[in-house]
Amino acid sequence: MSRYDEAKKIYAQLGVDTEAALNKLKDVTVSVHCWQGDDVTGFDSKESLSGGIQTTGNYPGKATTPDELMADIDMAFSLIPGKKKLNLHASYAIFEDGEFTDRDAIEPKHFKKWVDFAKSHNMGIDFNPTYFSHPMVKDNLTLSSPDEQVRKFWVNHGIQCLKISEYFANETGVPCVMNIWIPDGYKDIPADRLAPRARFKKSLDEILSTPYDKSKVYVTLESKVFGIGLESYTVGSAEFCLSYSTQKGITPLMDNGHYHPTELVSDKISSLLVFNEKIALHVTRAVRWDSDHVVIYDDETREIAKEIVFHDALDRVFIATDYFDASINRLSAWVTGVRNVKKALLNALLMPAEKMKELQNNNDFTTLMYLQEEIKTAPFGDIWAEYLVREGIERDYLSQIKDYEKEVLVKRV
Ligand code: RNT
Ligand code: ZN
Repeated sequence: MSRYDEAKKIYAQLGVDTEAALNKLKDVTVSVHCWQGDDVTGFDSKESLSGGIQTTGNYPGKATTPDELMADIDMAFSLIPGKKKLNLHASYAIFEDGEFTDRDAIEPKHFKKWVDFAKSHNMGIDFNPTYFSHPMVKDNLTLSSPDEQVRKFWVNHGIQCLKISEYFANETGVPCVMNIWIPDGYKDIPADRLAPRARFKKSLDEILSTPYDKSKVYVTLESKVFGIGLESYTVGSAEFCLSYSTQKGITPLMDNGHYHPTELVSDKISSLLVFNEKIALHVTRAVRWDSDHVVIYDDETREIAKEIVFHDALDRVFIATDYFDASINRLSAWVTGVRNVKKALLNALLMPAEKMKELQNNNDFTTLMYLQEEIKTAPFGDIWAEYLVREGIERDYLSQIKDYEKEVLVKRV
């Protein structure tokens, strides 16, 4: 008997159908962030990374051109099992021969190469306006700026991004998630916490008053508690973003690095599911702060996956990754992190959810604990291995990445 067949039996004894789990996982799409490939640099500006986020490390071989980034994505995606979407930032616009268009005026044509790339992979594209690393970010402010010129510039950026998002949906045939996150905030105690938030609301209203097809573009709003240099106040706080999303009927996005260190996004998902048809996630790993470490197969990642799966919400949650590590091989970072998201989902699918809920309702926490702990040592690795086989993906990704590093990455200067 194969290891999978053995494992299948053990799971059956726990009340779990491994075939059903594998079938469900087949349909799950994870939106993979392009910015792991170049330390969030992009192609449209020479500014260094700003917005209170930071990449650390100097591993050789970073992609510096669209062709290099696409080649790296190609390679990384060939090692990631299951359905994927490409998550782009506006700063990844591609300009032909010396042309330059600023962010307030970028157009779909600047993303044509990305559309061709996505089509060749049969995948959709998600999009993010880029409100950082740009000279028009003045005093760490964009959409909440008191300077009308600055505020308008960024409103126009949002409007252009809506058009580009719709273009992605039309071209790929897959709806586009357009995520708005602004870094705006203050290092020290502000005198006025209200006015910047009122201006942010006004700016969002202006962006969203542009007509767009809501069946093709899902606008999401990402909140944050602090950033580097923005420690005392962020305009787009959790309360702001949740309230705005609910009032406007757009989709809230939670990044699990954007809360106080003892808060858990896994505990927040269910509340949002009660009030929203769709929600969105940035899956990351915050080590002591919003450090954007590579996602590992840890308790919180598993618990987040469990919340999605147990509430039968795989088609209601837009799952995206968001991390950037420049201290290790960037492709390995991509593959490790996204595989771990899929692993966590499979792990959740391999739990007897209904039985566990019933135990809770019957107040049988003794059995529930027993079962939860037993499942932890079930032969998960054998089911994961079977999943990889069925997806036609090798388990070992390191040797291929090391070869690619030798043949491609280290030759880049
Ligand atoms: C920053 C947010 C945001 C960015 C990307 C690059 O704190 O998490 O999602 O990471 O947009
Ligand atoms: Zn994020």
